[in-house]
Amino acid sequence: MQELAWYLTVLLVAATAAVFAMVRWQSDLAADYGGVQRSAYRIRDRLFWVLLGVGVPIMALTLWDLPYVRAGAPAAPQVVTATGFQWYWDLGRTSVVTGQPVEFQITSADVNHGVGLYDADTRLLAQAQAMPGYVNRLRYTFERPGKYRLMCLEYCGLAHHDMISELEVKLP
Ligand SMILES: [Cu+2]
Repeated sequence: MQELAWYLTVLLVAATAAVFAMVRWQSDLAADYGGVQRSAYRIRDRLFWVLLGVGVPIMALTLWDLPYVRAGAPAAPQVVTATGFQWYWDLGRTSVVTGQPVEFQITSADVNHGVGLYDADTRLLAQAQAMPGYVNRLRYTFERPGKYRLMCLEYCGLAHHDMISELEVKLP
């Protein structure tokens, strides 16, 4: 999914750059303003319906993938408390099993931090804020066993880069 988003972003940036280049190239040509305006409004009208027709289904499909806890979600997750300190994570447990939801209960003891959950290839799987005085709940179900890492995603001072903790995911 992240690769698809990356290629789509590159494609859209290239398309936008091409439009800018075309506008720049045509800006030297003398043209009747009324005709240009009518043509631009026609493109804008079509683009609106294209965005609506493409954007709404994409949003409806991808919203189901959000890792945040929904009302009525299956009970009895494996709870991992994660408290951020300058500059380390205090995890309630460092081992969970595959196939059963894990609920990270995330907070901070000092400043704002961010929790990024990464797999062995350092691909970001899920993330949430760690805020003092508030517990954010993030649910994720691991499909594969292995070593995963939690890293701070919000710059929180001198040793921010050092806020890395390991989570082991085993077969049940
Ligand atoms: Cu940090």
